[in-house]
Amino acid sequence: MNSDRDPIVAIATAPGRGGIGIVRLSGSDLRPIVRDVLARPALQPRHATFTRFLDASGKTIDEGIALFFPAPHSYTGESVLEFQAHGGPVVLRVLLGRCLEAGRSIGVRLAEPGEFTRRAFLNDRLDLAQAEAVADLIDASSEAAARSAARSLAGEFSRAVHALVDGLIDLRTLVEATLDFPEEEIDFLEASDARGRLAALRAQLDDVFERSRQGALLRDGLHVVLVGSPNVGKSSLLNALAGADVAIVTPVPGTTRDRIVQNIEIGGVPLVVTDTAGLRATADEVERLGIARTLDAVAQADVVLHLVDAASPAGDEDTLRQVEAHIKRAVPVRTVINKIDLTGMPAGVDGASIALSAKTGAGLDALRGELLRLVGWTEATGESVFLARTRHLEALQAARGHLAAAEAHAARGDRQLDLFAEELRLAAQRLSEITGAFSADDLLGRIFARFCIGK
Ligand SMILES: Nc1nc2c(ncn2[C@@H]2O[C@H](COP(=O)(O)OP(=O)(O)OP(=O)(O)O)[C@@H](O)[C@H]2O)c(=O)[nH]1
Ligand SMILES: [Mg+2]
Repeated sequence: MNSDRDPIVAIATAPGRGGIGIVRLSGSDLRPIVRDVLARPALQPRHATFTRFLDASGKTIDEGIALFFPAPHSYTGESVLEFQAHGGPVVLRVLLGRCLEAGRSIGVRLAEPGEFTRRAFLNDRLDLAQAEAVADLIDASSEAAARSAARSLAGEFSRAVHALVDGLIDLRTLVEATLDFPEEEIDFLEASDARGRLAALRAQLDDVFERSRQGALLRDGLHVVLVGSPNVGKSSLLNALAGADVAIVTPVPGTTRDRIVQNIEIGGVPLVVTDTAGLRATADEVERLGIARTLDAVAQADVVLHLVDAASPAGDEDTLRQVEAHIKRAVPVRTVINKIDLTGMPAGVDGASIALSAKTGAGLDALRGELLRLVGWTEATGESVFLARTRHLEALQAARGHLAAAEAHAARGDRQLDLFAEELRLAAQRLSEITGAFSADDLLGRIFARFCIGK
């Protein structure tokens, strides 16, 4: 069983060839490594030292820069060494092997995925939400996501959560002080404006939740599903949005049999667009399976675009009903009137429908704007969202439930101050899980296991 105290080593740069590659070590005492691996072992803290890296017989493996960050002022909070060598896979592997060999006396082992960041968390250099932001920043698939992750890493999300927890604790302290004097309970809620304070905290929590929900879009992408009768131009629209020939387009109805999924980006927001088999009654077994998949995709969608042909709208009511029967949550459905180049209809948004031509591109920008608008995304939102994970949303949602329950107790005036206080406590506890103050070991294991090695 690996211990959180073992000195660890890993190649910290991405696999492959590059100008520079870094081998990183963390541990309480790394002196044997410095002494045996470096030709110039006198390292000044946080200064770049140009040196040769030596093998066991004193021969040069490579030359480069050594950096030493003494505990506790390092990424992990332990002593950290970074060796910057040339970024070749073989050089780095040899240097890594050499560190393991020179560190045998102090028990150096290979780091597990995310172990450097796990130590940063265990040594209070980062809280859990910040540690997750490190992984999110590395994995960010759009600029907006990267900026949001950087803000969470800087502690913006954690501060918003802490402010809520502090507010809840203050209010609870007040309530619990009154619990010792039961005869005063009746007036207590009035006298302390407990309900007003609770309402303010609920508004604050709603704001954090909304900003996190927006941020979740940046992480996971907005799932847009294109549905409609055969031949209305679903695959053509996918290709137009993607700017590439992703799906086969033919005048033959029933061309698309399978789901085709494509990642695109609109204004920094990642979208996952799914093209599906056209909906119609058919005896063809393959097409029937395709249609079943269409309806599955609808069930997972954040937005459904129902395409109709501007020139021949017949039969669209039936497909729409079939689609709506498979929508499980409150998901916006918009009608897209395609092929307006054939009818001369003006392009753009009109109420719940969007008129466009996948062929000429007219109306595509209006569709893009409408998709962002549907999920409440604006550029201003981009600057304030928290790149939240499902785990965070669940905790925020649970906390909202507890505060709603607290409000219900207060509203009944049932003198159940102990229940009121208990809901405040539960809400604060759920919120604290976000930053890791109350996190079980297995949760930590799951979170850090998804990191890359060396991080
Ligand atoms: N004039 C015009 N033709 C279009 C437009 N969009 C698609 N088409 C044509 O309509 C036909 C069907 O297009 P597809 O994109 O394959 O339609 P689909 O909805 O994917 O059809 P299935 O996969 O069979 O369900 C093709 O011949 C396209 O070139 C458009 O905006 N204007
Ligand atoms: Mg198609």
